[in-house]
Amino acid sequence: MPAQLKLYGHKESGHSYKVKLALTIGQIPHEYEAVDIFLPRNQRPEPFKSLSAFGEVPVLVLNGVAHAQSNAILILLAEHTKTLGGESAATLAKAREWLFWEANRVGFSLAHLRFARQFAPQVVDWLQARFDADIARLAQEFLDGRPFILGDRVAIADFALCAYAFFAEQARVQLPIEVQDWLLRIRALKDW
Ligand SMILES: N[C@@H](CCC(=O)N[C@@H](CS)C(=O)NCC(=O)O)C(=O)O
Repeated sequence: MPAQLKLYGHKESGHSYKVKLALTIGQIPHEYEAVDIFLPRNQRPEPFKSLSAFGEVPVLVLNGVAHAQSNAILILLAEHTKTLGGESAATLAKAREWLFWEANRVGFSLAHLRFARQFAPQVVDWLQARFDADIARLAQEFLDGRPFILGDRVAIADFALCAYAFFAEQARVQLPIEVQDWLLRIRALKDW
């Protein structure tokens, strides 16, 4: 029996975007429900409130079991489908490394810089400096000419790393050309 999948997300959430992108580009059939994250947590509707272990989007319900944390969900999807980096233990290990790097670096610096500038203006110099270092590190990956993070094929590591880069304008940052080109390749994927 095919897996039953439902994603709870929000369009302003890059963390949700990672998972939606993996499901869509990976051609993984799923339902989607938007959750109003601008509502106080205790006013969000059920069943999201009960399903969400941390009160955040995304939440993915797989065969009745709720999963949280975008990168953990990406690993679950890759393992479950054996695609998008889940093809072998070696690709999964590489993807996992990138997901952890993303969570601590780009997913921290760029996501928070964008949040501060878009929704809560305040002192952001520290985040800007951290972002500059992170985006330079990411751009360096593409200097050998490979199209995606793990090689020739798109994988969960690309989805995790690209999500907030699509909001770069809102964070008021400039992306290096290598990163811009990589985003264009992602945009060119069928069903992007
Ligand atoms: N570490 C979490 C972060 C998720 C997160 O920060 N979600 C935000 C939207 S991007 C959210 O739900 N914010 C509303 C809230 O925290 O109440 C993940 O990777 O999924």
